[in-house]
Amino acid sequence: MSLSKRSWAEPFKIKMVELLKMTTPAQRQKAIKEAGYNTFLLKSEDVYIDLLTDSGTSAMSDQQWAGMMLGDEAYAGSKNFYKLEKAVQKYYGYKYLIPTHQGRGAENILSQVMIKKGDIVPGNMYFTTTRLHQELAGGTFADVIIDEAHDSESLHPFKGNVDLGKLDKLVKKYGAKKISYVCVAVTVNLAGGQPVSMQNLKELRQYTNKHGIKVMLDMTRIAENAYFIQQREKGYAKKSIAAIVKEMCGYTDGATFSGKKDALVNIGGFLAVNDKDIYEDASNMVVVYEGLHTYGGMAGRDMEAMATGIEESVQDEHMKARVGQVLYLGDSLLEAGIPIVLPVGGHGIFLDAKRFLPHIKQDQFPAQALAAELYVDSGVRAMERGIVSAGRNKKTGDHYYPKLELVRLTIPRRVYTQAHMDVISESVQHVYEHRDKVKGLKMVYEPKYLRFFQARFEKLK
Ligand code: PM9
Repeated sequence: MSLSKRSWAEPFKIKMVELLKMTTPAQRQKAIKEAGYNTFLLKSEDVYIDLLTDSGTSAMSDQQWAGMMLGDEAYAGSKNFYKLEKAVQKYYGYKYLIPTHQGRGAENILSQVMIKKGDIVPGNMYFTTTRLHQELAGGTFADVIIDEAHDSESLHPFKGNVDLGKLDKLVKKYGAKKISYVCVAVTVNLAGGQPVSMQNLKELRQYTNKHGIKVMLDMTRIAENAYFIQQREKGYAKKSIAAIVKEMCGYTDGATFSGKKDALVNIGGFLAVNDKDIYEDASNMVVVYEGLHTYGGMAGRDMEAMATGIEESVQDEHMKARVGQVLYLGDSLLEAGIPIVLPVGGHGIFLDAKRFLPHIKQDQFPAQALAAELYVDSGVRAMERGIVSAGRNKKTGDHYYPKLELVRLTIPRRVYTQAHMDVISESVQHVYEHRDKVKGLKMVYEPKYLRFFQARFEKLK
């Protein structure tokens, strides 16, 4: 057999297992009804395969667990902080580090430091917590992602790219001084885990340099983005993930990071910047919201695990297996004719609920209904990423009606086997075969902020 056709397997073996409770369809019917048809409100023990999120759900390595015993829990100047700072400088190249309890802690600090009331914050598609912090700081998010990102069937290899024409229009309309910074997510979560190309980052850097605008990355899934650059972009096939990650960061002025994804830890995040003045403002702000600037809401042991996780996340073999597992599930669903977002992204499969359930109108929450149905079928827990996640326009009070109405099957890192992927695929296929029977939902409780987390629904008759 030729080498290219040979099977691959994960570059690790399993040392400990977590036993799961098996449930019946009747038990799951009851559980999802009690949870108001919101998978966030299910009890974890009632879930068989948990694809709610890849956030904080990774399996840590033995090295990371060993590091947990090296926690220096001093209030100030913990040695684990300095180790984390070194890892951030080595792998990402940023000068200054401000740890935070998780990604949104960093988003809050960055938004408060850099956004003035009335500012515009362009970004390559919104992310829920990121946009909310921008709005709470008085800014208005403006979407500058390329149009292809909003089309679930477009095969563009870098659907996360920033449309420089759209950005230029904003700069001409409002003036560069009104732009706080350009927020670039790598990969773009709500577009389906779609990457940004290196070429696009380079061009963005040239454009923003000309206009004196800063570029801040949301580098939550940067290693996955780097993998796609390695696989798809000319000139990068022979470069390591580590080298690509460092080059990407080099075109930006700083970043927010949720360590709960790429960095393979259960909690933690940071803000990293190159500008000393921004660092000083941010390290002053962090003591108000998170903790001293040398721990920022993280225990010493968690900083130690994150430093090791950052190093593990940029290993080529790790990333090949991580994205390879997502692609394996994607291929299986595609073969069965299931409508999913293409190309398959880095952290999960996104079912296209508009094409899956064309008989349910968007304001009857098709993606929310589909996630609930999948749970009842097999105990697989997914997440809505459509109209519920999009929330309401703060000026008009109407729902935002996003073009993408998706259910995300998010794959935790190093947690499930290929056999779990087969079970997931068969369950999605079963729901698809019986899709005509799926009914829409009515929202009966709507919280003010980030409603997708806690909203409750009832089934329409
Ligand atoms: N993402 C996710 O499941 C967890 C919260 S929303 C259910 O995808 C990006 C691109 C994210 C992200 C979290 C955050 C916030 C920022 N940017 O959750 O606060 O995907 O650590 O990070 C989630 P934290």
